[in-house]
Amino acid sequence: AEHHFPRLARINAAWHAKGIQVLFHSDGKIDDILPWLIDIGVDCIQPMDPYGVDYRDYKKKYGNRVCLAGNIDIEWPLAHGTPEDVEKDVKEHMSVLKPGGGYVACSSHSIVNYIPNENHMAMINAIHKYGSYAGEQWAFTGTEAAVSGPEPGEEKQEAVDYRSGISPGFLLEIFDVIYRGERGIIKGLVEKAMEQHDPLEIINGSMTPAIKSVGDRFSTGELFLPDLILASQTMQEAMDILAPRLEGNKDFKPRGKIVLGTVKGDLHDIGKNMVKALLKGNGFEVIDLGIDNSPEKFVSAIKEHNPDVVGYSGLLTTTLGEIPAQIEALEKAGLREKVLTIVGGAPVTKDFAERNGVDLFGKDANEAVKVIEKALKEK
Ligand code: B12
Repeated sequence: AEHHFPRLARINAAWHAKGIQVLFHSDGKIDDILPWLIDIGVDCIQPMDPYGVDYRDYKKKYGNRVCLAGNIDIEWPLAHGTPEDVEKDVKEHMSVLKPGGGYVACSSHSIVNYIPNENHMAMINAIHKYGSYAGEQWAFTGTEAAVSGPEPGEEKQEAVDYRSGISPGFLLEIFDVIYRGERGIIKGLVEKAMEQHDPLEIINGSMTPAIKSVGDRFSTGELFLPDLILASQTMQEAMDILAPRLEGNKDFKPRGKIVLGTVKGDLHDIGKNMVKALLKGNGFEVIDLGIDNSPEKFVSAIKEHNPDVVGYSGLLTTTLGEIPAQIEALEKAGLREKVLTIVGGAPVTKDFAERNGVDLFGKDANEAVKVIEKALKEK
């Protein structure tokens, strides 16, 4: 395995880079190598040889990490049982392997020529009969079944999706819909989710992990720019519904005024919009300059609105090179001592802020609010 697996990992990565998933075929008992196969990127295990594999055990242990295929035994019931036996066996497989998805129902081999036709048909019909998700709420991965039946003495694990760590339900659906960039259906889902969750829980517990997950897969070459764009547009649609809820009641005096925008060359505004929504939700007035703001634009907005704080958002390491120019422009305009400055964005660190003469740093929208609140109190 130590010689073969690194090579197989490279082959798998090359397919993934093309957006193609990998199915690994092996007969026999593969219990010992299965975790390795999953780790090196195998997406589907087939045919789950009934003479080596306990499908209940596989679903439980690995159903949330890999797709499972096959296991309907070509000997019994397919070759030597009755159509009723076949139906019963398919039903049993489905009851264990279907919940949460991740099962491709098929025989444990091919349809060999000694399988009676009526048994083959019985298998196909039973798959349609018991394999449908129509009318049922479904989750993206097989975790429900994977953890539903602890062995005696075993602790019951909580069902969570392996990519996001989110339990099945609205939050997981929202994660999936943003991940897949399915614009249009997100609105209804978020509205439903708000009946059970508060807006911040939806954003932090489901939406942000989804867009980050898309970003990670973009970095590894598994997803492409159109995927990123669709996911971010879906995220934005969800934010359009949630942001007003964060903003809350507007009938009170703002606790401070913030001019906020992304720096020159930076079009990433999802995080900036979250900062804006949370600041507004916490009683601050926000002047949103939008995206791609030169130092001159910031300076003229500061002159016009006289804010307490100016916030720079930057997501690209290249555009962060803009920050010193922004601070210099404030100094030149005689505004440096009049406003507090804060910077944020995925690649930004406290150290970066300090090195570039920025007063404050916030690693996320929550922290932005806290840091600004504290600084204004101390001012
Ligand atoms: C969505 C996205 C896009 C969307 C943006 C849509 C939009 N309207 O925003 C689109 C598809 C347009 C895009 C384009 C590009 N992108 Co892009 N994108 C992303 C992605 C996946 C998610 C960003 C995001 O929204 N995150 C979720 C939000 C909630 O998080 P956040 O922005 O970090 O904000 C939080 C904190 O940082 C903080 N914060 C943010 N702003 C501020 C401001 C203040 C004052 C404070 C206190 C805090 C704060 O609070 C926020 C909330 O908690 C990231 C990957 C990633 N993991 O970040 C790549 C990423 C940022 N993109 C990247 C790249 C390379 C690009 C492109 C150059 C791709 C290309 N080849 O064309 C272009 C550049 C466009 C441009 N000129 O800006 C790289 C940047 C690499 C680097 N080191 O510079 C990343 C990291 C992806 C990657 N791993 O390669 N992208």
